[in-house]
Amino acid sequence: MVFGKEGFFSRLKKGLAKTSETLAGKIVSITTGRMALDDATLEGIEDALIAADVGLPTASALIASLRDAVKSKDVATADDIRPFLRKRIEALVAVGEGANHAGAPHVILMVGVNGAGKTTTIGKLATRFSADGKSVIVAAGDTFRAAAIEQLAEWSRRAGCEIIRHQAGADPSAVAFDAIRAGIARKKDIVIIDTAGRLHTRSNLMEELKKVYRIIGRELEGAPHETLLVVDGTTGQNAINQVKEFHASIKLSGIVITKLDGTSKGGAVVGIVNETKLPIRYIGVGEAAEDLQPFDAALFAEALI
Ligand SMILES: Nc1nc2c(ncn2[C@@H]2O[C@H](COP(=O)(O)OP(=O)(O)O)[C@@H](O)[C@H]2O)c(=O)[nH]1
Ligand SMILES: [Mg+2]
Repeated sequence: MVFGKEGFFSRLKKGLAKTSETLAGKIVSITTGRMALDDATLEGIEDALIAADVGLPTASALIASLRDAVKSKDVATADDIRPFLRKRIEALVAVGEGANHAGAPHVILMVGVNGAGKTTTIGKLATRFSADGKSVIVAAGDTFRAAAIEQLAEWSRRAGCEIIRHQAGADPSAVAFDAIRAGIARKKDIVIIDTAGRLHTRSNLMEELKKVYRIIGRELEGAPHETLLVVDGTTGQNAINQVKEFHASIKLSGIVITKLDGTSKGGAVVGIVNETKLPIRYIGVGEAAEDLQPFDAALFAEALI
């Protein structure tokens, strides 16, 4: 397995290809051969941003700053547009501090709707951390379906890490409790806790997640150190509502956006950060463990534009 810098950007670029074809492709065709940076050009660029699912408020803000830059001659020719947008987008998505690594063990709680990619992301992270020489426990907190427990067990076998699991239907808080206790007792570096994305009602789910969160904090002060919402990148702009809904129930520290490889709506990443001010921690740009990448604002903007 290769986790080095080499190949990192090319994987990112390949993963974002559909979005960047939509976005950069349109911008190139609008600006090629254009001398005047008139309203029609700016509107065309706004349409390209919206087509990539950046979202209206964020697209409008980007165009407003582009219009100012044209006025002040910071953007003088059509060729200046893409570098300008790359810098602006980089600045927009670079919110918050870097990932927090505190805690012994460092505890990551993963939440999100069904199918978003929680279990897969945990598997990829466990693989990455284990390859880096860290000792990891994953906790099968999605007890709603037996298949979810098996899926995490398969990842833990492949990653060579420990799993804490109970029977299907068990209390997820009890799984989290055992995982934290085991993590402390066995001096593990990292505990990653999976959760269900679906219960009989959404309010049941939120109550259950709050309880899991509370139990974790009770067993280890300061934990969870990261509470990450996993969102499916193919849902585009709709992800913003998911972020707001979860954030209203439990305090999120960051976001993971998966499946960016399967969509031309990857511009949503920009809108999500701009509208929620929550940092993106990781992005998923493919099925392999190496395709889960720590989010890098500069590289993301470069691959996008
Ligand atoms: N192409 C692609 N597929 C992904 C990515 N992340 C997750 N998936 C797939 O999304 C599906 C649902 O993932 P899962 O982890 O079971 O979602 P959960 O219900 O939130 O735990 C699985 O088929 C994963 O392989 C990604 O970054 N890229
Ligand atoms: Mg799952």
